[in-house]
Amino acid sequence: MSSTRIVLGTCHHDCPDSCGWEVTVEDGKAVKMRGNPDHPYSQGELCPKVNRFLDRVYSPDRILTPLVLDGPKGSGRYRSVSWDEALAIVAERVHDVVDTWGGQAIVPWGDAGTQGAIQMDSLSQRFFARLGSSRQVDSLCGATAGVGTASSLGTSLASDPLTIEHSKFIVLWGTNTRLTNRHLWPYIEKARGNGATVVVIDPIRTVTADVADWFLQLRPGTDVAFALGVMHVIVRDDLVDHEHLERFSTGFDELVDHVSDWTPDRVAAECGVDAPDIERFAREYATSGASFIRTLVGAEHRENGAQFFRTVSLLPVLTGAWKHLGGGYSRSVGSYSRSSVDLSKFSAPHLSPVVDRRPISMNRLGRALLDKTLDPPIKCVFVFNGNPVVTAPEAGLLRKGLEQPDVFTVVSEQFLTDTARYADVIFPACTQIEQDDVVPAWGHLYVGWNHKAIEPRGESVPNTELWRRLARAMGFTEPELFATDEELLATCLEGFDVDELKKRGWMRVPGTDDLRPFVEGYPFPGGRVPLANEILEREGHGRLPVYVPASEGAIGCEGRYPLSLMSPKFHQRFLNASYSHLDGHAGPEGELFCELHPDDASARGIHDGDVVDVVNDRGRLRAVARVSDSPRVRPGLVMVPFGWVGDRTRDGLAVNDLTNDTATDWGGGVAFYDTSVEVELA
Ligand SMILES: Nc1nc2c(c(=O)[nH]1)N[C@H]1C(S)=C(S)[C@@H](COP(=O)(O)OP(=O)(O)OC[C@H]3O[C@@H](n4cnc5c(=O)[nH]c(N)nc54)[C@H](O)[C@@H]3O)O[C@H]1N2
Ligand SMILES: Nc1nc2c(c(=O)[nH]1)N[C@H]1C(S)=C(S)[C@@H](COP(=O)(O)OP(=O)(O)OC[C@H]3O[C@@H](n4cnc5c(=O)[nH]c(N)nc54)[C@H](O)[C@@H]3O)O[C@H]1N2
Ligand code: SF4
Ligand SMILES: [Mo]
Repeated sequence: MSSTRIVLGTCHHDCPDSCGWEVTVEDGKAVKMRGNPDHPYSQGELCPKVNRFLDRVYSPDRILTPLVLDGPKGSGRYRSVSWDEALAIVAERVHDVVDTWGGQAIVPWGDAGTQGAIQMDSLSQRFFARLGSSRQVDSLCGATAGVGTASSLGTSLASDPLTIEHSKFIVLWGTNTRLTNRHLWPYIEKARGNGATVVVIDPIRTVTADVADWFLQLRPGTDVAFALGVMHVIVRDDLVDHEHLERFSTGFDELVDHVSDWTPDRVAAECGVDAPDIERFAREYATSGASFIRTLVGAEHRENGAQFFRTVSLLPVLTGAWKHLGGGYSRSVGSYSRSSVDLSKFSAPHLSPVVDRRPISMNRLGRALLDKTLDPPIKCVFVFNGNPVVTAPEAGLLRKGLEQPDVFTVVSEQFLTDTARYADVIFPACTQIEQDDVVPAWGHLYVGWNHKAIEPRGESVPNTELWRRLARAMGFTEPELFATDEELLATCLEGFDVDELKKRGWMRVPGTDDLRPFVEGYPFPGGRVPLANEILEREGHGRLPVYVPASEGAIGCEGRYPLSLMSPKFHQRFLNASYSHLDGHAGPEGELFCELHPDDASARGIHDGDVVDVVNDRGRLRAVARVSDSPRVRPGLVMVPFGWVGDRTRDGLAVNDLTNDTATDWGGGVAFYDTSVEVELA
């Protein structure tokens, strides 16, 4: 007799939407997957990436057993071995490294391949602490935006993005909502139906800009100048909310002085927009009451990334927009979720044999691997939940670093990614429908439960099980290293009726019903936000917001490479580097392209469809030129979309072979988008 079950789950991807889903399972096989119609935010819809998730789960390319390298590094030649054999190889080599070089010669590199609380980074923290390995620091995503915001507002908490439906003036600033945050779009349309104006500010004419009421195409990286110009007009025309400022801020007079030279004409020249547009934007923004600034991470990937968030988040302080439902500013609401799903419960620093584990930047692992002065040098890397060869900047350095024969690399993966190809040993990882977890969202306030729907395929295991097995193989005995998934889930959840959460599949974070965070003041002494900020001044980031043009990437800088390269997310069917290797995803998205402005193309004799090389000191990437009469880029700017992997590009490289790994001003991010290049006919 056949059995059919419907199992509720939650999307694990690094995506603000954290959609609820339901999987239909027949005789142990998942046969259908669709959005959970009862999920209050995603309301039954998934997306063009995850609609085909079962193709991914059942792909013939899944890694289903442990693999050991059987050829030169990078060759992709592996032989399948038993778990015992693979664990023994890894344990022996890791013991060797620890005995010869010490634990700090080992580095973990984990990202947000799954954002589930326990599968992202729970037992891994304990395992690496126990090893006394180096400590992974910095971030490819979100930290600079979060820290930049918190450094001006005192917290990264902000408005509930869903209240955008009550807004009258919506600014989508450095975010491509229709592509990257698609389930928010209906809320924006609802506001628009009630008379809201939707403005997009982006150097690229995105699919979101295509349908906005107003598109401001700034020169890349000049937004701080734009915001200073907006402040200038707001102050000059006395459009500030005096009552809010008097009660809840200090330093207004200094700010008035500071913005006095940021006239619309000066800003227009810097940002490449018209002065009357700056005037109009400032006026409409300040007089619409419920004005809502929505941003995500686009503008953080720059040398002045944190300054952007520091500056823009002050605009609603000037106008008092925080007071209005549908007003304010929102980047991530992850900190609310984390008050109920407490990830800090997983750390166990007492397990570490060393007190101060050495920090290694995840943004610059390649540099660290090649650094001859590092003591001890890095001899072993563990990669999980990520694909840094495609997703971290200056990939050429990472490729070189991982190619070194004396660097032992272990990767946990579902597929033979560009990074896994450098592994000595690969462990097979489960997909989300093969494991239990709870997902704290950062784009809305519903925590999602994820029930395992099917048994793990082949010999794949959840990450938690991998760390348990590795700990055992290493001979470790501390009980914290062996906590079960159930125990881990129970450890991190607070304030929920867990049975109800499991039954429904989602639950709102307790205490978040009216999210107008600063109605009663800001988290500073006396509730007053310092517009002139002494801490930032001491740290060298300016007492008042400062516009610092990029050293690379700003158009025309450096001289050697005249074009600025941006590599944003662009494809509906890709999520970072996770889908372009699959036919059903890459096929319909075509091929890696480089879009140029027609003026830049004709100056180089390049026509639409020509094969070109995008070049700088770091690398050379082959792509197809895209040139049209309605260009998505300004003159001087080229776009190569992020997300294509080596299997699918003409030369096996990806756009991060070209990008800049300079750190952001603060916050530990990286300036991917400040990269300069030349484009040549191939
Ligand atoms: N389809 C799809 N959806 C995704 C992803 C995906 O790969 N594909 N990835 C997911 C992840 S990990 C994340 S973090 C989110 C990110 O979501 P977003 O932050 O919305 O996406 P990004 O493409 O990083 O950047 C958004 C926009 O910022 C613009 N931008 C870059 N620099 C500047 C600047 O200096 N000023 C201004 N004003 N704009 C600038 C870019 O041109 C881009 O259009 O998306 C998630 N959703
Ligand atoms: N040029 C450029 N570079 C960028 C960006 C950009 O816009 N432009 N965006 C940046 C951003 S915002 C981000 S978030 C990063 C993303 O960088 P990454 O996190 O490295 O990219 P993903 O494709 O999300 O990687 C997820 C990998 O984790 C694996 N995975 C998924 N679930 C599991 C699991 O349960 N266990 C294990 N072991 N593995 C799993 C998947 O198979 C996949 O290969 O890229 C950054 N890099
Ligand atoms: S990737 Fe994002 S939009 Fe797609 S199903 Fe997952 S959470 Fe939803
Ligand atoms: Mo991200």
